[in-house]
Amino acid sequence: MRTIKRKGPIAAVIAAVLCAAVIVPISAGASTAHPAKVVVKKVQVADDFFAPTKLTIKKGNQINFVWQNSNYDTHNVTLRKGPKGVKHSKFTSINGVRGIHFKRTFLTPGTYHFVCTIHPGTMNITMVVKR
Ligand SMILES: [Cu+2]
Repeated sequence: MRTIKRKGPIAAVIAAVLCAAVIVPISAGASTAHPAKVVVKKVQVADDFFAPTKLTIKKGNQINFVWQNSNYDTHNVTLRKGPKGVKHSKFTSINGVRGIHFKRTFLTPGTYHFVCTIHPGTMNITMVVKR
């Protein structure tokens, strides 16, 4: 009987905890229900090419460089040339074969030239960031 008597208060406590746990995320989510929409464009990093190789985006857009699961070769994304003031290291990825997502936001308008330093002959991107 003792255990049955305890169920009431314990259930109430559990219900209260669950309600609090549920209410907090919902109210937190409501305030960010309509965040500024970020445009993300995908660039494939494959054996041995980028796709697309030419693209134009707007200032504030993101590029998500995605290494393909079918890859056997090692690749990187390296900024060779960019607008003045842009740090090349910020737009240069690690070396890898698969499973890498290299996402960057472009805030400086201008022309960017990317290359995979391992396959510079076939892996090039020219990207224009418009104001
Ligand atoms: Cu490569």
